Amino acid sequence: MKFSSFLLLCTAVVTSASSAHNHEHADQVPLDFARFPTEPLYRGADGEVTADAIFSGITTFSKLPWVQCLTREQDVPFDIAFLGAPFDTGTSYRPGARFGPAGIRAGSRRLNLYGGYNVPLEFNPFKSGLRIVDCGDIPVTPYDNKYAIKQIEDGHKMLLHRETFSPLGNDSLTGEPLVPISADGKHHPRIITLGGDHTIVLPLLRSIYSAYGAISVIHFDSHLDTWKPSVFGGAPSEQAAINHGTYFWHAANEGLIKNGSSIHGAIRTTLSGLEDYENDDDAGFLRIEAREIDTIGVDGIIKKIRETVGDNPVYLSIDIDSIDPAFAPATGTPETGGWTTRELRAILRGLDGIPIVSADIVEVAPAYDTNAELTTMAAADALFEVLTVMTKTPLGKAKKD
Ligand SMILES: [Mn+2]
Repeated sequence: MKFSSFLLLCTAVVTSASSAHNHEHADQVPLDFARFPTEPLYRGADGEVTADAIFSGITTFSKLPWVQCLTREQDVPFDIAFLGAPFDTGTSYRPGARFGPAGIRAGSRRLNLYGGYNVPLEFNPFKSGLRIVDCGDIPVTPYDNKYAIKQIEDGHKMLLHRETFSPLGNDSLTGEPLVPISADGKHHPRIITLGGDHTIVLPLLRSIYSAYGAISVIHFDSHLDTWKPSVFGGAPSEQAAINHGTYFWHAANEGLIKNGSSIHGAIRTTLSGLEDYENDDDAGFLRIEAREIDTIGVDGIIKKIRETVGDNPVYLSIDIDSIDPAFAPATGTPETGGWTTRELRAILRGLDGIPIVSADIVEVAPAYDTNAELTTMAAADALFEVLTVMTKTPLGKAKKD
């Protein structure tokens, strides 16, 4: 390229960027988010239109802007962040969830092909007025679980305690700022973590506790994950005692879970015996069995969940193995007899109105996926429902006169 045409190209890019910025402001589209993959990004030197495509460019969740939130861009505020936690050395069967964040991002590329409007929820999460970004991954060592678990807690906490871009709640009907629902009286951004095996939820709940105190948990999984370390893994060492089948037991013992207002859905694992359920009761959970989809159905399951959590702030954890392996085979410990992707998505939409303060999806191990990327798409689509519910539900309470 000649130098003069290079200059022309630069001018074109700058002009296009500043007009895009103005447009963004009007529409409240986050950062330089490309609303349609076919939207012209800039005109080349000869005036030809150059468009981005869903299969081109750097892959972030749903093609959202990548912000290096943990390093050089710590001053960029946001309201909702996608954050990877590539940890899988707490898994009991198939390893590989360390590639989950990259896989889920790849599975999410098409979420915005038509603009991102969620038809059943009648809402576009990308035009909610909240700034949504992809913060990349927390650096996690694959050599030392104790250290890695601390890294995950620190990384999550660093983002959770950052100031929000818009005071959350301002998108309420009245437009009045709402009162924060956190324990520390501050507005916090929401974080959607891409796992990682399920062990990561222990450090994530430790971080959540620092802002919200003990939290009500909605947990979709084929397994309980509240097992005592002596039952699950035998606990030959302090470190082995913390794994993807015991993290909730530790969280309950640390007082991180709100007893009696937390619930599992899609449970269908075999047990060491019924005492596992007694132990699960002690950890503070109610249970919805996977097979209840055939008796009380999607609506009955949603009702049970809503009655359990009430109007408490909620942490949502989705193990991809809640979905049947026919639809989501790429996971660490698959169990047949699960929900369809359609059923899980409908149940997630049923959480509309519940203040979900943060969420995760875990146990996606792309190496076991089909070439059609069934599992990573299912994970991304489930998160699309979560994102819509989050952006549609202000995170605060109305001021009392
Ligand atoms: Mn699990």
